[in-house]
Amino acid sequence: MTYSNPSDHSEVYIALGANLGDREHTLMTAIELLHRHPAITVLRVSSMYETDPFGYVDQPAFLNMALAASTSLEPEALLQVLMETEKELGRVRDVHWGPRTLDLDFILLNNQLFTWNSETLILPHPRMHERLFVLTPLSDIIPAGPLHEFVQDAMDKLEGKEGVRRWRTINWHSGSEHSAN
Ligand code: PH2
Ligand code: MG
Ligand code: MG
Repeated sequence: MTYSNPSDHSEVYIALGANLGDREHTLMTAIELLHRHPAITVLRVSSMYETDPFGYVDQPAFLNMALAASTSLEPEALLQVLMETEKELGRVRDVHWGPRTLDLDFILLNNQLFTWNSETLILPHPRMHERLFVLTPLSDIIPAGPLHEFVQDAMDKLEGKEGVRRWRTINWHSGSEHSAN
């Protein structure tokens, strides 16, 4: 699949999760660090949700959220920034599906359901529709349209299967777009 984007900016969605240390502080710092990146502007931020661990269940509860951002980075370059940010905020252990101080997952590109497929990155995230801890925050920030309906449908199918509780709402200062200078 080739990547074509009429403007030089993409709108991307990122799912955030944390279940070790000061979860709330780590998530908010991650959002600030991403926003401070010269090629990334965080546009919208979901509520924070406390969620029961999914998959590997013998670990602490997560805080999960999602954000929408505008970026001039190519998808693979954004993925690198996400991994560097995870590292910067102290992610050390990497047990598959295990506890982590910060997880940043790139889940959607340009409000589209089928957009990217490379060796290192598949978008949309292939398991997002199975995870209420991804879908619930996403539904807070996704505009009305086919993708919102897809997210809502997937949520309806999963209703009651995972514990997801609203933890707090976030007021994001969306007015602070980066200027060119
Ligand atoms: N992340 C996982 C595995 N399980 N469970 C919840 N509730 N939230 C997560 O973010 C999460 C998980 C692997 O990335
Ligand atoms: Mg993850
Ligand atoms: Mg991850």
